[in-house]
Amino acid sequence: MKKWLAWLLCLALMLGSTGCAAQKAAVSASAPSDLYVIGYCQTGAESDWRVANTDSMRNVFTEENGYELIFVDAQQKQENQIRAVRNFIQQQVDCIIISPITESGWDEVLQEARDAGIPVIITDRMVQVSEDGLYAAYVGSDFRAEGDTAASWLDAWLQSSGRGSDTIHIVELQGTLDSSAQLGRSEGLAAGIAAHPNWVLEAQECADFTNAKANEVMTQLIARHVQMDVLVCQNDDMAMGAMAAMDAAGMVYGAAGGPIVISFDATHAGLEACLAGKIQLDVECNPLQGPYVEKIVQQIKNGETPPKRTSVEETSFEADTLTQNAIDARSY
Ligand code: GZL
Repeated sequence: MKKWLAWLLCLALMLGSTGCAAQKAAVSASAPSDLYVIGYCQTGAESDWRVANTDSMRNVFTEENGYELIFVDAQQKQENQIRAVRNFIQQQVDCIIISPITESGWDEVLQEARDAGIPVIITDRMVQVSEDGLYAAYVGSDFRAEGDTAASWLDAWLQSSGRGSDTIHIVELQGTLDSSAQLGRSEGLAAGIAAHPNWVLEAQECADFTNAKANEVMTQLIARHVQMDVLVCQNDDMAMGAMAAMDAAGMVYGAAGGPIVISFDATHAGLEACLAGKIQLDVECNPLQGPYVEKIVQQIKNGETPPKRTSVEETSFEADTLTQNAIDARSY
């Protein structure tokens, strides 16, 4: 929080002011009156995808575009997110944007925001709440569709490899549990496994979307000699960490033979690994949500009702068809 804003807020509180009116006066007197104040709470900086997502939001909510952005990095803790939202309410921001770390636990603080008359936009991951009137709009991905894309591709790839009837041993490295990305991608894989009796889920471990945790988990799985024909990593950072563990163990994987890797996000690092034949399929998850969210903020500012859900456009990339030009043409 800016020092002058904190000072003004403390002054208002010290004067024993009660009720929102005094606080609202304090904040609006402090921020330049023509700027629209956004309180934005991000999950953290756990992955390349997250950095690109944050950049996309910072690039649109600028002073030149008429905004004052109050940004909070929650360090992967929901309690930090809830505390940040309460601070935004106390500061009487004009709009709150949240990328929720997990889906549950949001009803109470979203009710507080609604009571304070502050619209809330949910971005990236979704919230599970008692009524969807607790938030104004959602912008993000269809994570179940991403999981289905991976399962459908695996079925076609096995069929084309003459392995459609083989027993296929699958290992899944999951992202943060109860996050929409983890839930949807796992649901898609689970549906694929349910439809293929010859697909066997040998291990399902959480590595929190981070390279380091995936390296640690994969090292343990290798030490346990877990059978693996397919490694499904729910983001590129975990895929990179897992592949480093397989490299350290002298394992052959990908186009060279052995297990294949399926990943999600399609970050630059992930696609370079795909081009090298280390990752066979990388399912895109589009982090460039800033422009979509800013359009919704404009609608809210103009008194219009924004669409409840806006899905971002996404595709997927295969090692067999990916080119360096396609990678170089991307912005993240
Ligand atoms: C997906 C996003 C996930 C990414 C990870 O929208 O929530 O969180 O797949 C990121 O890279 O950490």
